[in-house]
Amino acid sequence: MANFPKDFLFGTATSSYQIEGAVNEDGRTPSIWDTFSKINGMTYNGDTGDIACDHYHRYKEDIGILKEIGVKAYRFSIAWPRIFPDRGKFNPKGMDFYKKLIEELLKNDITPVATIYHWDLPQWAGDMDGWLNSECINWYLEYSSKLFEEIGDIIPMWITHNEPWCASILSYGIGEHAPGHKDYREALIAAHHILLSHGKAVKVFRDMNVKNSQIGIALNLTPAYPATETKEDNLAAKYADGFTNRWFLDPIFKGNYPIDMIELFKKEIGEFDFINEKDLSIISQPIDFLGINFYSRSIVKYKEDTLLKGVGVEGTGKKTDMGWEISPESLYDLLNRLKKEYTRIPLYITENGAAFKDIITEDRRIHDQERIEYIKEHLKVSNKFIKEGGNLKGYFLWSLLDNFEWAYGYSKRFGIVYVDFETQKRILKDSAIWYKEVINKAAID
Ligand code: IFM
Repeated sequence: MANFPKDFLFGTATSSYQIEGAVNEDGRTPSIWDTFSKINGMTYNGDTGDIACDHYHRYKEDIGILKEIGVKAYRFSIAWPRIFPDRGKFNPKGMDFYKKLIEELLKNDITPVATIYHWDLPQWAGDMDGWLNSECINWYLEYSSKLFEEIGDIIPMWITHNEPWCASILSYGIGEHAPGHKDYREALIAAHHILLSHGKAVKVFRDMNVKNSQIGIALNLTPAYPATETKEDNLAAKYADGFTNRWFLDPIFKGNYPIDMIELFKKEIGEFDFINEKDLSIISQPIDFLGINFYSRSIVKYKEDTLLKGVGVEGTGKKTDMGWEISPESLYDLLNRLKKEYTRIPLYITENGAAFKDIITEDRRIHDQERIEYIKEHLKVSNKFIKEGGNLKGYFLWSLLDNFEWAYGYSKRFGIVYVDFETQKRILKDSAIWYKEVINKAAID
């Protein structure tokens, strides 16, 4: 039996565009994801978040489910285009939805944890070049300050951004996410502006003296391992690490971008003239906690004629339905590395979970044993890290509900609660029932 500290925060996580639906209600205007998902070929089956889990109307039922599972905290994100449907125009009706959601959570003794930006940039901002435009930082600050003013002190944990790597590199460089651009100069400009907006929002949060609340960021971190022990493969792994992890960790915790990556990227994108001298000291504002979104690892082998001098190779471990190798020991490595190289502030696993092909059996249940194993193994290494003195304070399972998995539409199910998208009926999977036990005992067998 592995016991967790009594105050360990067991939670679940979701995001606005992936679950809310109600895209035209109460003054909300489109986000870049509404636009992108409607372009032919951008999402599996042409799926969109128009209805998703209809959580906007069913939030009370969903909080009832959270209560039944017994989670202590619920991480959700706020849809920017509900709060500012147009430039400079605050929408109190959009704000009301989150006030009601928070009130319901608090009534049920569930700690609300809010992410300010989980990728649903208002289309009006997208029309003015989105994160490529440095003005976007000011729009984001206007939005964040309004949130702090309206609900700052009733949210004990604020997360400025979810996975800046995805919002910049995957969106402006690789083109898989909205707005679907394929330009690495753009990707790095977007990444810089997002990081800068993070630092500035932290500063605003401190200046506004928001009470009883903390602020941090959630990074998607993927440890990179060399395919063999050759010097070349080690170099490729170092660059893969720089690309996904160090490019975000270093500015936040060390106040600089990694030199080796600057040199490498320069050949592709030219000068880094979009970085100003003072920017790094703003980005590296002290934060209260670091959120880690962890799913898998990467294995890389050297390849000369590529941007990162390497390509991914498949690991030998079992894979989830996303094709991601299951590698809990890499989470353990990652936690220790963060402790050793970056920070001693509290860490939270703000996302961890797995998609599997869930099938409803005749007894109207979903026996998702593979998901249970996945979560259990990741909780085990988290527990080991804590026992060895690591400052890990909580774990948010991704996700509460099956939902809109971005470019994969509804084809991938990450929920511990099954959603029948035809009827919107929710069914607790075995993993939800198992998680309830874990939370109740604050332990895993
Ligand atoms: O669904 C996403 C989430 O929005 C961000 N982190 C990864 C999850 C699974 O791909």
